[in-house]
Amino acid sequence: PPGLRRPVPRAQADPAPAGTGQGGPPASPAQEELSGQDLPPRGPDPRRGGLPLPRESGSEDIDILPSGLAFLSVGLKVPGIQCFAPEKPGGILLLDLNQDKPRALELRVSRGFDLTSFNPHGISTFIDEDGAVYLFVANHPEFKSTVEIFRFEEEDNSLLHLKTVRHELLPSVNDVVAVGPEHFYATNSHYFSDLFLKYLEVYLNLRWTNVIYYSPEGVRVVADGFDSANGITMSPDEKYVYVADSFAHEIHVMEKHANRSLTQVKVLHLDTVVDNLSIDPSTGDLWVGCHPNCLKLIIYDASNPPASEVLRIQNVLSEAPAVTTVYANNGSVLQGSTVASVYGGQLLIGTLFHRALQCQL
Ligand SMILES: [Ca+2]
Ligand SMILES: [Ca+2]
Repeated sequence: PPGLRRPVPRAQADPAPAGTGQGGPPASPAQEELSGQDLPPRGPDPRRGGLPLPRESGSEDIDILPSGLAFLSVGLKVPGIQCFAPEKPGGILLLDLNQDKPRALELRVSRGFDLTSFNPHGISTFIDEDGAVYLFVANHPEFKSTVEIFRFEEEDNSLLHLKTVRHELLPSVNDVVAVGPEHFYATNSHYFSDLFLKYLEVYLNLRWTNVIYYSPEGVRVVADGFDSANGITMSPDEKYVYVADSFAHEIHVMEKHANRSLTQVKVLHLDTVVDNLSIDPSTGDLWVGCHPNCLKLIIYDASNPPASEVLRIQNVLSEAPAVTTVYANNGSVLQGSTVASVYGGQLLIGTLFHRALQCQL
């Protein structure tokens, strides 16, 4: 079947040789549109200046509870990627979207957890039958890979650390989706954990990355063959798991079975680098944070920063899903969008190393 095409012109991944800025093929009109400096953002009005986050250190992933409390993972450090606050460890911010002008608050973490090496990446929440809220965090202490499980203590705005998961099947975790108090699916965006081998596997296009199911009873590969498995989320009825394959520009729709195995239903082909996925629980729509010019993330130039792009995919399971570009900006307002999450007519957009943005839909 033909790939999905978005309804508005947009830039391809920047084909110019990295760092030269000259000598590449002339930019198409769509590229000029996204790489110009004076264009207003397309889409809903952002609140001026973005969210009042206490620091400009990215918000790679965002997960919103049904109550409107949003968790943001901030301060991710990735070798070779821009970072405005390299000395500051990462953290988890909390934002109450029911407030008129929500202010982000950094959650305290229980004693004994090493905050100095906290390097949070993808996150996911799970609400137990007794109402307890668990926060799962892909973490990269010393650029290794773990999944941290916390319980959210709302009355004192803190996270109680319960467990660190390390496993040879989790060498390079990008995102997680929780399905139980100690149970989750996780994506590995690389097969290797060594930095040089990570570059090599991307260069060789090995498609060795995968999705892992973890439970205290066992750990196993449930899907593989991805170029670079990245964002992962689940349909509101919990029957389907969605996996973003960044470099393949694909979103895989997987059926989830009672034994937690996954089988592929279909693949949506997009023409942008897809990062994290979120679900609107009221509609089942998929919200996707995207990188329209991924090379600008790797070779950062403040005068020509990476753009941001948010897609909404409606009727994901139907024969004809509808893809809409809800937000696009050339980097003048928001650089390097990784995630978009919605609650009550509000859209929160997070980024790899820049700020977060709140928009009214
Ligand atoms: Ca996530
Ligand atoms: Ca990601």
